[in-house]
Amino acid sequence: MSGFVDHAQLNVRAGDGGAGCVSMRREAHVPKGGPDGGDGGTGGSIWLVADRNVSSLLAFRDHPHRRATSGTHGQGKKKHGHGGDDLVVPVPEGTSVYDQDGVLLADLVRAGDRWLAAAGGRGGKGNARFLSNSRRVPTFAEQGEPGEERWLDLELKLMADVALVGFPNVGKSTLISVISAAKPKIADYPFTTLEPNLGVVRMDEGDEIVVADIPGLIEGASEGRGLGIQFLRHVERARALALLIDLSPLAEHTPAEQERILLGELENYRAELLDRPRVVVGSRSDLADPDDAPDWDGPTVSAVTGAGVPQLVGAMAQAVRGARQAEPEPEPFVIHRPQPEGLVIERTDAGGFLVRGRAVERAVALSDLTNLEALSYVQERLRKLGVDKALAKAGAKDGDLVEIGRFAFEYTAD
Ligand SMILES: Nc1nc2c(ncn2[C@@H]2O[C@H](COP(=O)(O)OP(=O)(O)OP(=O)(O)O)[C@@H](O)[C@H]2O)c(=O)[nH]1
Ligand SMILES: [Mg+2]
Repeated sequence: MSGFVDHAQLNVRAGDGGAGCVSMRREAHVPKGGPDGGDGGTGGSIWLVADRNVSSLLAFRDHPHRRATSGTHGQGKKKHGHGGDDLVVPVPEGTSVYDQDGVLLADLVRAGDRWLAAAGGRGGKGNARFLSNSRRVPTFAEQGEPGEERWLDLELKLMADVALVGFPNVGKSTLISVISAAKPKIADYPFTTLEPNLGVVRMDEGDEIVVADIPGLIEGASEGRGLGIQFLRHVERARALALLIDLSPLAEHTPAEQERILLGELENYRAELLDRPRVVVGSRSDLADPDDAPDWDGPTVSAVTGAGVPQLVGAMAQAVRGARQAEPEPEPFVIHRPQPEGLVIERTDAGGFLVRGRAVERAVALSDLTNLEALSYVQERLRKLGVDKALAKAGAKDGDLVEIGRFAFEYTAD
């Protein structure tokens, strides 16, 4: 699996909403037609969707920007603008999405999981919408809302059914090359494998299990020794573990010591890894000295002679079946941090007030505040959203400066 990338930055920019239109109806025999400006179209949103056919984050490394198209503006005769097209960005299964502060936003675990990465801007309302008993000739319309834009950190943890865990040089890569079509580099020195390799093992019953050959672990890996934590991460999501214990005379530690050290590193990294179903097998069994064989009474395997390979694959498949059955049904998708709604009032350093909240910020952002009529509409709208009451409750006094988005005004109690 060359080109395996496990981190990438992604910039998403949703489409802007189209502006609402200011227009008055004109007809041959109707001297004073009413307002007929249509609404702007909604901007396209950006969705991240887990896709089985994508195996790495490579696509984002050189091209980190994704944009959705904007909505078009409204027109006269109440013609509404067209919506922008949503953009679907495929990511590998097992992609976690973080914001720039490291807060987890979504886990796209299984194929089909979707997450709204950037919402398209709402289209502005045309002046036809602002007609009321007191406002017969509205001369203003709303602007389109800008589309959301942000940088995301994507992290891919390999989704494997079985992770091959063992000291360097025990034959993990050789084994995966024998049981799957993976062709990793194999060599007679430690730390040959620098990036995880995934191999799909096809079972006779038509089932598939995905096996991950990860770089060798050594004592202290959970504290960062060797290739350390970088690769322990990839063990995290494997359903089952296969521990390979070197039976060759070259092994530095006895089989029992190897097992103890490997389990200790896994536990140190994440204790629940010890609860995963696991298979423990003696590896490179053909190299074991017949006269001075190491003390091992578990199953054995030789990837070179093929002895014990079918039994090992069978045991791995059984461990995976058990783990799959114990799994809860996956949620279709997970959103860890829903958009906050409502109204928040904060004190500013200058002694004034800052009002935050999606609805109030929107009311201000979309309006042309140089148009007096629009301004009085916005004030009415803010009152309806409860801004005046909330300010009074927060202790605002006449003359205090109140800010909402790019809008600032002096508070007056009435
Ligand atoms: N005789 C024999 N040699 C083996 C067997 N499995 C692997 N080897 C040899 O052992 C050496 C190391 O094999 P690898 O498959 O690269 O070992 P690894 O566990 O992937 O090593 P790292 O990637 O460094 O962690 C190579 O020279 C292989 O040819 C086996 O079953 N029998
Ligand atoms: Mg290897």
